[in-house]
Amino acid sequence: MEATVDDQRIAYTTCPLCEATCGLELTVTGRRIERVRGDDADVFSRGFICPKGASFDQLDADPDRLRSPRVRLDGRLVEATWTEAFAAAHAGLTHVIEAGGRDAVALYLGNPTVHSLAGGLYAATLRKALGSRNVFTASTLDQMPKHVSCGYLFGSVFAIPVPDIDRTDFMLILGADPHSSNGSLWTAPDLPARLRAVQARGGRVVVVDPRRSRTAKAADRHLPIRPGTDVFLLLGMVHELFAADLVAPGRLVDFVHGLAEVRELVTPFKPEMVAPRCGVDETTIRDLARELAAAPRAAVYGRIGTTTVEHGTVTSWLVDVLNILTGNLDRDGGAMFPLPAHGRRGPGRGPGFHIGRWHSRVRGLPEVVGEFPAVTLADEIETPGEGQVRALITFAGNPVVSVPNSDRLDRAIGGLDFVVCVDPYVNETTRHADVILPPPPASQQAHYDLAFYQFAVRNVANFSPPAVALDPGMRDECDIALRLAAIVAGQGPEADVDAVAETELRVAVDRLVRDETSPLYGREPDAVLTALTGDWVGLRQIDLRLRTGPYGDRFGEVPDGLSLARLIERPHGVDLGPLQPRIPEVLRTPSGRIELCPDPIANEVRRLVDSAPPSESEFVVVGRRHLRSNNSWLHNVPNLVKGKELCTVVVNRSDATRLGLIAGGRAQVTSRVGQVQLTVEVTDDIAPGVVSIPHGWGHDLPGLEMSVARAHAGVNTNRLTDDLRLDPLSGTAVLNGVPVRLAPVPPPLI
Ligand SMILES: Nc1nc2c(c(=O)[nH]1)N[C@H]1C(S)=C(S)[C@@H](COP(=O)(O)OP(=O)(O)OC[C@H]3O[C@@H](n4cnc5c(=O)[nH]c(N)nc54)[C@H](O)[C@@H]3O)O[C@H]1N2
Ligand SMILES: Nc1nc2c(c(=O)[nH]1)N[C@H]1C(S)=C(S)[C@@H](COP(=O)(O)OP(=O)(O)OC[C@H]3O[C@@H](n4cnc5c(=O)[nH]c(N)nc54)[C@H](O)[C@@H]3O)O[C@H]1N2
Ligand code: SF4
Ligand SMILES: [Mo]
Repeated sequence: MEATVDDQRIAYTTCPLCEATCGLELTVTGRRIERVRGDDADVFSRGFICPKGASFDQLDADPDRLRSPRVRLDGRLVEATWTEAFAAAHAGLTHVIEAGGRDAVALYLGNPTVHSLAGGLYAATLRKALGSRNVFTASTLDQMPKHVSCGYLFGSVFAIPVPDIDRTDFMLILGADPHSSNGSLWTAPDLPARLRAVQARGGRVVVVDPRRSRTAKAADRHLPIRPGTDVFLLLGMVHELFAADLVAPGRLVDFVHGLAEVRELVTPFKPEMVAPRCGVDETTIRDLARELAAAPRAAVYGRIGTTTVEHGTVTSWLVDVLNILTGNLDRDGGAMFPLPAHGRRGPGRGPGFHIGRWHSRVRGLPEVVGEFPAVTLADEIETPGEGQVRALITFAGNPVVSVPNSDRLDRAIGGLDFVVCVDPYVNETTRHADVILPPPPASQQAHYDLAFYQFAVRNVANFSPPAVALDPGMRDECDIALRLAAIVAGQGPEADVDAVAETELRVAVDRLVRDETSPLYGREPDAVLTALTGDWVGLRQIDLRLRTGPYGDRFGEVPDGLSLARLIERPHGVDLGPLQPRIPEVLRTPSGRIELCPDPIANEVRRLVDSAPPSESEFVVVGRRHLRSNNSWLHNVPNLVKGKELCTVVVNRSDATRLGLIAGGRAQVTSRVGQVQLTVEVTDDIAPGVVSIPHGWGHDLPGLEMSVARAHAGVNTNRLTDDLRLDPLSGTAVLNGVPVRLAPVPPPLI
């Protein structure tokens, strides 16, 4: 039946595709998204939208998206009912747990886990119910160094300061390209416009990157650097601040422990010592430190190029050391701690942060924030013995594409006894599944951003109910996560999952009524539970957090305060104002101070004293992101893959000439672990000796059911990255600065 005009309505939601949390205005006819626009009235994004958000409708309606579960039968993935699929998951997982114990089942949580309500609310439930030490997430391919450095500095892995971009005068950006990524651990719709505004009000933007990225091109200054060596640049800058007597922590001076120790620690790292190691000359290093110190309000920010490198944690630490030493931490226009509506103000001290409460079986790598490095998943699968991983659950992850030495991991996962994937596609990883449990598309899910409001440059809150009712053939993703949790907890495939979620909510309320610092202290738990609103238990969980949060209504005590009901009345969100200083309340160190010179970090810095300058002979590979792409899973959207080929190797012009590589020709790239061939792009916008390949490609493996992606397959750069390279303190993979050799294909005739 044709939809009538009367069926047409407007719905608002938050885009879940990157960290910017832009508001989308959806025109919905019947069950179909007809049109997507930026929501002009969104309090945060004010109408901004990027090509990914604008393709929300195509992604939602992708014909290759699974609309029913799959179960492996006679080697083939065939359609199944939910009852059959959960029964199969139950049988397979129970068998492995009975034979090998809980550690025999590994869990891999991928990036979209932090973009959905299901992930935010119930991934932790699944993790806890499984009780396996073999937990892996995309964090050790990404931001774990920042969690670890902030854990040591501030006592909490979530106390991550973000640049107060709208009020700063000087932005130093290292290893990030927000013009392509729209920012990460830095939630701000339309970051390019916000960066332009810094310049328009007379401020400056400086970008450190081996590539002249889109952000670098728009900046006032671009400083090319040798990949993996920002640690030396930043050590040199800290040295210069002390040497030139420019250290001025301002208000924070009484809250900082270890200033003298840092001064001592950086003594060997004179600009002339670090310059040959990072490839930035010593005058530039000195000037940059002085410019940072002189700026009225400044912020230093580092991302992927500073975390997924050899010394990611030390580099991430140095970023905040610079913010602290120049008096820019926790003040407007500097690097500030957001206070989300669902967050809590804290007591200002706590137990502090430690790694290594247990170690991985094969490589003996320390646990970090309850997980092991993704680079050691293949070791745990392939190495026989007690505790060997024999089954894998993936939740919103595609480790076969995302993890270094991916050919090896692909083989390892292919050899497992049992694999369950919560995922909408049959892709590189899920083609190995015994059971696939597909979540509904984003339009059918409610959204409140539990993850990214923690990193937002304004305190904002926005809740959107599902734009379209759940397809009768689908299950809500919260339900899938909870049912899987019940299965691994031994409650069987038919457990009452609502009861499980209700119990979790009751536990949360009980904790609050007993906590002297909570606004619910001393209240009657049942009265609180009855007062919560939300038409299912997960939403009542959010209502609880909003109402007891810093802007909450405290169940009537604060008449204009926030609640879920209030957010539902405001489909464009609520603006809670600019960021406010949070020290000391945000700190969780035992001392109640910032621990500027933590021992584990200081020990790593001392090891750098004797490091030799890198040899000039090799090439190193770095990544890059494209505006129209998102990790491994948006290449099946026609709008996003049309046009120029994106998965190319970018080579400096002089290198290309020397090696006989021609633009549009093919190059063979070889590393310790693998070899790939791809199209060459020649440019002056990358430092000599550095080549760049984006990640997330290589969609030509057998068994994939992604027809558009297959036609734009590209190659997987993680066939080159090395699973033996990692940042020792965080276990994070080295994805940038991996040595490779380069040759034309076919080789020139001699
Ligand atoms: N060489 C190199 N490798 C990298 C990087 C790099 O820069 N260079 N970047 C790294 C980074 S930062 C990251 S975050 C990782 C990402 O690593 P992963 O998280 O492993 O990979 P993604 O490509 O994000 O895969 C997301 C998966 O979730 C599925 N999915 C999408 N939406 C949903 C949903 O709503 N629910 C569920 N259940 N599933 C969903 C998709 O189909 C896909 O299978 O890659 C890392 N790998
Ligand atoms: N369009 C789009 N947006 C995305 C994503 C996407 O895939 N596509 N992914 C999302 C995810 S999961 C994340 S984590 C964020 C990442 O957000 P960003 O960190 O901004 O991501 P990139 O664009 O990869 O920028 C990293 C930059 O570091 C540079 N670089 C590499 N090595 C070094 C080095 O050693 N030193 C320095 N100084 N620079 C180096 C690279 O050349 C590159 O320009 O983006 C998110 N947003
Ligand atoms: S910038 Fe990110 S959040 Fe905004 S529309 Fe694009 S993908 Fe969505
Ligand atoms: Mo990421």
